[in-house]
Amino acid sequence: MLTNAIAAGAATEFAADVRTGLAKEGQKELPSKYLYDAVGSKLFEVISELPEYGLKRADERLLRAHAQEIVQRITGDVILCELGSGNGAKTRWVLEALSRRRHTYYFPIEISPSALRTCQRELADIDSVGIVGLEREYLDGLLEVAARRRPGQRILVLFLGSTIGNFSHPADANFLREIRLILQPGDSLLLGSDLEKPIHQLLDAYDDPLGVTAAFNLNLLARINRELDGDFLLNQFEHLARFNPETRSVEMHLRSRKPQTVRIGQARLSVPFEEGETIWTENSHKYSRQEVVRMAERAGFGCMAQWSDREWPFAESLLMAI
Ligand code: AVI
Repeated sequence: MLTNAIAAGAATEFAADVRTGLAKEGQKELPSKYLYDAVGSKLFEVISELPEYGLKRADERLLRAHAQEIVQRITGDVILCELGSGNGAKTRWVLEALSRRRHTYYFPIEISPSALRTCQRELADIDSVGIVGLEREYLDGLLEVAARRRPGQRILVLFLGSTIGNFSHPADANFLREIRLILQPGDSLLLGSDLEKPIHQLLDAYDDPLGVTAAFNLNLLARINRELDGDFLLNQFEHLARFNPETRSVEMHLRSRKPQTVRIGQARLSVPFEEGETIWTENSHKYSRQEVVRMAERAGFGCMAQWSDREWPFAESLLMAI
């Protein structure tokens, strides 16, 4: 009963967000969080394996190479928590390094129950670890972890994979500030952020020749058809990735191939499109190393260390709440 009520609430929120985004004057848009239903999450896993998309491999290389050093910089009794843990694969090295020191609690915070289950299963073999999955929005989950800490315990928050780059400016900085407000001085945040690189490399990564990213993007329209009774004709829209030099972000759009009107029953909406008009579906900001440090400092953190990958420019920044 409760599960049905939660599902109905989520559908209503989805319908309201679609209505707001598509009825907008000027640039139509849809929030990127809706890219990740069951199909979209699987497609994103495939994107992460593509040779053109080096982000996840760079994140993993850095964590594997520096986990011990990261952990050594944080002394005492540490609770580990992760915002958007996914299947937990990237967390293993840090968790192993912490648990070699003493028994460690790990709180993965995830809105996807299936990802949480996988994460708990995948990391269950590590000795001296207690895993408590929290099916919550990021900040709600972090508040809960903070409420559970015992005196003297420090929190290490992982926010990996450059999810921060999917928040537009200044939402990325505001989000760091909100994290900081929940933490105490001496707590820390390990932040993964994708760095600037040549534009042709970025466009290959976000418009891969196999068309997986195109399918990932178009699945958002398919999801609206499935869940909100929409009538998008998928072959009448095309995936578009472009680099915006002003915001230094890769933007994903869906471009209408012809003039058309789309109806979305559950959003009580009829949307006209001109030929070539786009729906903006995602922003992926590319940082400089100094930009991450400055943003963190403005949010109330000090940068203790930063590691970057040579093969695919990407940075892991260890930030301490001050
Ligand atoms: C999850 N996020 C960091 C990915 C990115 O690169 O911005 C999402 C993605 N979109 C297209 N490809 C990957």
